[in-house]
Amino acid sequence: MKITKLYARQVLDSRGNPTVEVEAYFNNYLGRAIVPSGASTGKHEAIELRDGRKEYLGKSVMRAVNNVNKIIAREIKDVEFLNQRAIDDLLIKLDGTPNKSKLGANAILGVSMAVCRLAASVKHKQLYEYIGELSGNKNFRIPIPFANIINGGKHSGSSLKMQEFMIAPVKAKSFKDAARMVSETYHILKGLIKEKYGTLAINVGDEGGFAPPLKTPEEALELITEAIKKAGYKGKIKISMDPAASEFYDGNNYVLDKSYTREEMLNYYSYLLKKYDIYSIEDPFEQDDYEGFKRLSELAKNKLIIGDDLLVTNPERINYAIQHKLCNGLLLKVNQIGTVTEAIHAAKLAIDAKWKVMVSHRSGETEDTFIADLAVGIGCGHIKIGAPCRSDRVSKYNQLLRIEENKIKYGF
Ligand code: 2PG
Ligand code: MG
Repeated sequence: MKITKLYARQVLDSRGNPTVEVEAYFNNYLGRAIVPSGASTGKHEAIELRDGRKEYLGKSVMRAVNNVNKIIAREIKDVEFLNQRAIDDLLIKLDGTPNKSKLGANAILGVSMAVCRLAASVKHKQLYEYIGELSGNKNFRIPIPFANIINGGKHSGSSLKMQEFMIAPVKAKSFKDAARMVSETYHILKGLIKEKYGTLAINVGDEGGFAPPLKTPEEALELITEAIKKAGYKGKIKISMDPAASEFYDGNNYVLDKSYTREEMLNYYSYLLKKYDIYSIEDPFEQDDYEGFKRLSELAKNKLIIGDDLLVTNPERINYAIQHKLCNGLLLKVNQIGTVTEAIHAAKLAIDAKWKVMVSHRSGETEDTFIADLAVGIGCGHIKIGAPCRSDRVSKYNQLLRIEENKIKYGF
């Protein structure tokens, strides 16, 4: 079966920036997908093509759109679209660069996801079922949501340097329960912030979490601990952090309230891990600080240490990290690598190494819920989807609520 029409257009993401939407048709069947975009991007990620012209302050994506409509659309018509690998191999070959900089990872990923959806629909399967088939997984799971309820770093205008403070309802009985627990805790936190910092402090950041004028990570962790307790979920909801340390690394030191060496950061994290009920830390050190990751992984053996900028969903970097024991968790972002097939391959490498995998949104999202199905399809048990606030985040919660009605188990 061959695609009868492939078409891309420029639409907007949750920050009001342009992004690529792709439609793949087989007769009357349609698969549509929109590409997300990061703010704290890792330097080893696949390249998102932007035009750099006057329109949209340099951010328009018409080059990527035209690459789909003029180059990919012509070539894809010869390839069996029920073979996702063949489609993705074609995209990789047409691009021909190691970081997808010629056609743009945004052009390539839009096509890869749209074709994946089209194939699922032609086969009369749910997207997560088809992704399960592609990844050889039959053990579908509704993932535990990691909800970013205090936003800092590049996702907010506050002085909080660390980027994300999340809650994870690890002891919920179902996703329905999980969504309620997250929502209740979020609203209780809103009340606490209002009391302590005033009404202006309840404005939200890029991922729907609050962005109060906090200075230190402890202030954020205290507020969240109190909110969990007040909501009645002590021990049932755990805390998770993404410092996104590449963003406060100055080339020598980590600059928070003062400058920290790697050694001092290690001590600081050990102290936080002892004091608060923390389940995981993502990117505790900058993307090339292998030593920092390795030492923290040794020190905090029972914690989940996740690589995001460190790994960029790239099989080569994941293999290196497995070999050198740099961490024990992969943050899986489809647009860091650029195709569905490569993302599934990255997940498999991590799962085979007995790591945990957390599928993740980007700070610039859309109404597209592809990642919800991806997490269920590969059965990884973890998903990072922001606060239960703003439709770009809530759409993922709602898709998981729908999928759960098909009697799929919740949890790790
Ligand atoms: C991260 C992501 C998502 P961004 O660092 O994990 O929360 O942020 O999409 O800005 O890279
Ligand atoms: Mg991150």
